[in-house]
Amino acid sequence: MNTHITNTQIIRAACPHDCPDTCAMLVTVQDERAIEIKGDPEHPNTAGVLCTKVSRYLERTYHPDRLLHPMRRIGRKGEGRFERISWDDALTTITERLKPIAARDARAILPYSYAGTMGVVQGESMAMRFFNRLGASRLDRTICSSAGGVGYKYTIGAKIGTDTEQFEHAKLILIWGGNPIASNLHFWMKVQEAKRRGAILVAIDPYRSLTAEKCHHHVAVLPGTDAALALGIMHVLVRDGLLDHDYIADYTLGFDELKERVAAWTPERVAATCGIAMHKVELLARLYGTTAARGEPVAIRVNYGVQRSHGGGMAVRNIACLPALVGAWRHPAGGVLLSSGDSFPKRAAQLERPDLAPQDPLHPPRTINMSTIGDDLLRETSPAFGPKVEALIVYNANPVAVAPESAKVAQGFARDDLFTVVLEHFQTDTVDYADIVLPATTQLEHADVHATYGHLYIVANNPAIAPLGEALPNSEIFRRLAARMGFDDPCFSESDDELAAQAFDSGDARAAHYDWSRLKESGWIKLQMPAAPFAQGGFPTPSGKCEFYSERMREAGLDPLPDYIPPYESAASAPELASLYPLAMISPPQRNFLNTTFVNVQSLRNTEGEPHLEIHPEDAAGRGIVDGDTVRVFNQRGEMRVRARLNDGARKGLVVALSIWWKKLAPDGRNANELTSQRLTDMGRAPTFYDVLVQVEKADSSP
Ligand SMILES: Nc1nc2c(c(=O)[nH]1)N[C@H]1C(S)=C(S)[C@@H](COP(=O)(O)OP(=O)(O)OC[C@H]3O[C@@H](n4cnc5c(=O)[nH]c(N)nc54)[C@H](O)[C@@H]3O)O[C@H]1N2
Ligand SMILES: Nc1nc2c(c(=O)[nH]1)N[C@H]1C(S)=C(S)[C@@H](COP(=O)(O)OP(=O)(O)OC[C@H]3O[C@@H](n4cnc5c(=O)[nH]c(N)nc54)[C@H](O)[C@@H]3O)O[C@H]1N2
Ligand SMILES: [Mo]
Repeated sequence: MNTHITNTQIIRAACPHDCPDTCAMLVTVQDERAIEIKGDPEHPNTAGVLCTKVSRYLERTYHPDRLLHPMRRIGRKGEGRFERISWDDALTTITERLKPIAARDARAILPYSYAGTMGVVQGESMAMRFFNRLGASRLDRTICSSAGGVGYKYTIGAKIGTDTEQFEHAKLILIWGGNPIASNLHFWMKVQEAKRRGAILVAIDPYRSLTAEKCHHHVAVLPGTDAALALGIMHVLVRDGLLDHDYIADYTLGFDELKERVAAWTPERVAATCGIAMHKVELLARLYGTTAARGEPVAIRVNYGVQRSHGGGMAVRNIACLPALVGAWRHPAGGVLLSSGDSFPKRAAQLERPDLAPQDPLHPPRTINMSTIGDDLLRETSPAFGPKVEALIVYNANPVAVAPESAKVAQGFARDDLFTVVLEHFQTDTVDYADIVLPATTQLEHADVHATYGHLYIVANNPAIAPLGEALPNSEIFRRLAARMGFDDPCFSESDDELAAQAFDSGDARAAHYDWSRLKESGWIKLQMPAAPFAQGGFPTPSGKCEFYSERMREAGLDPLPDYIPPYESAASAPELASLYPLAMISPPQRNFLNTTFVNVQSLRNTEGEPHLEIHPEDAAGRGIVDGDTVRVFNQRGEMRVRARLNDGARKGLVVALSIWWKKLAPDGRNANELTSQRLTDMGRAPTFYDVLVQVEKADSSP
């Protein structure tokens, strides 16, 4: 600290973004202005490092385009023309529109939110109290992680896995469907440490990502075929006797049935299904089995890439079976990590108060899936669907840019009879369709407390500066809306501090030390968890074992054993479609954006340049495309025009459109979600962003 400047303060904060790393941050404030932001050097996961994006958080916070006042739409929907109004006017307009809808059937009102901030307070606490009390439709929050989450839980029981901090001790690390250099940087730092200590790294990814480039081996499977690769690994482990028989006998269920199932998944069949050489299947399985057999820790980091196809749930379920077969869970540094989310004893019911919902037999609760918002905004009232959506309140999300099959989403948002309110920092693609826009505070301007899905720390966020302009925290906006609606339950008067204080269950041994007033001072606290969570079984499944056979899956109408569910759209599974649209397209995150957050930060957009499509030189040559050409990417759902980049990072037959661009900041006003579909995964009702066929042609002119 700079001691000769007396009015300088260091504030403990948390990175709010939808990322597994949830960094502990230190914000320097001078004369009421934040002047520096850095990673907390003492936090074991953050280790003093922030990613490039969040290093620019001050540029984002003080951005000249910040929304600073409530606004009312004056142009057409989508046009983005607004005029300033007062808070009083905004709240009156909103409640006057909501009251008559609620009097008829409150289910015609829909909240739409995701993880723009992952904070407990500014996420689903006061907001959900409001929507529960109102009796609004419920939102099925599936857009990111529910396919893998459900698949993992069938096998393991809960989203609990290997502690990130242990990975540096692993001797073999499989990075399966993830690109941690871009999307989980602090985990990658642990992997680098493991590598220095002699670990072998394998990336399983159709695309030679920044991460795959730096691993010892890269297995470039066809998108959506990971479940088959996992079956092939299991086949070889059984065939070659690379198994931990004691662990299997004591802590797993259904090994005999599994053995029978995987017998059919020979390396030959797997190689053909995954589009890889047979020796790669053997290599991967032998590496995994023999390293474990030597008593060395083998760890898998399974991420989101594998979940975004039809069989995404099954893929994660199959991968989650592997550690138990070789006894990898015996080591703190062995096992698998999908998400650490269920390690946190979060008091969701206390925060969200589902008990406030009116019990009306005429209007039973109705749930709408956020991943099919395109179709659902266009539905009329019907017995099956329930009431047409008449009002939409969006916060912490940018659906017009991120939801699949964008043309339909935009059509729904453009409905003249839909009343839309958006709480935002910036005038995003979604804001352009709002009737009323409400300015929200950023992480530097409000208090919050954070769990995470990548490590085991609870992290506190103290406000560093006063709200800019007339911005208010989400929590305060919903408090005021509740008051205007006449909701007088005392829970609507609770402060942000009171919300944060009840966020975690200190009666649970894992969070026994949780005390908000102390955490605010200290910044972060680690959960009390055993170093090797399943060393002696204790899986939170119905049987208490790792379930190779899942009775719950059978009851849900799924195959109770590991299986392979092909993509909806691939050359093998949909040959007719593939004759029109022969290339598979994936649209994973661009390193310097966070979903669509930061796309409007100029310094980061300068780094990423313009929207582009990576295409293999052979696929390009057949189409007369050269590097730098503008190409038209299209399928039955839509199209976009982007710049072609020729390289062999994308395997032949695959194109890669790094995402997620703001539509209005792309030269043609479109992004990759014009091409994605609203079909859902086998489990968890999640989107299939990476299960898409397209055709590419040279465009006549620039976009
Ligand atoms: N910089 C940055 N960080 C982020 C985000 C961001 O937008 N930018 N987003 C955050 C969010 S919300 C999430 S959910 C995570 C996502 O981050 P990750 O878990 O890393 O997942 P994805 O980025 O979806 O995909 C990662 C890799 O999976 C590959 N992949 C695509 N399809 C398949 C497949 O079928 N099989 C296999 N094996 N691999 C496949 C892609 O090529 C990509 O390299 O990152 C978070 N962190
Ligand atoms: N094609 C394609 N589409 C995808 C994906 C992909 O890989 N490819 N990834 C999918 C995934 S994994 C995810 S998680 C979703 C992400 O989709 P979203 O959750 O919609 O994420 P963002 O696009 O980052 O939008 C979050 C918005 O919240 C706002 N925000 C942040 N903090 C606050 C706050 O405190 N208050 C308010 N009111 N607003 C705030 C930000 O300004 C930002 O505009 O996108 C999905 N869509
Ligand atoms: Mo996500």
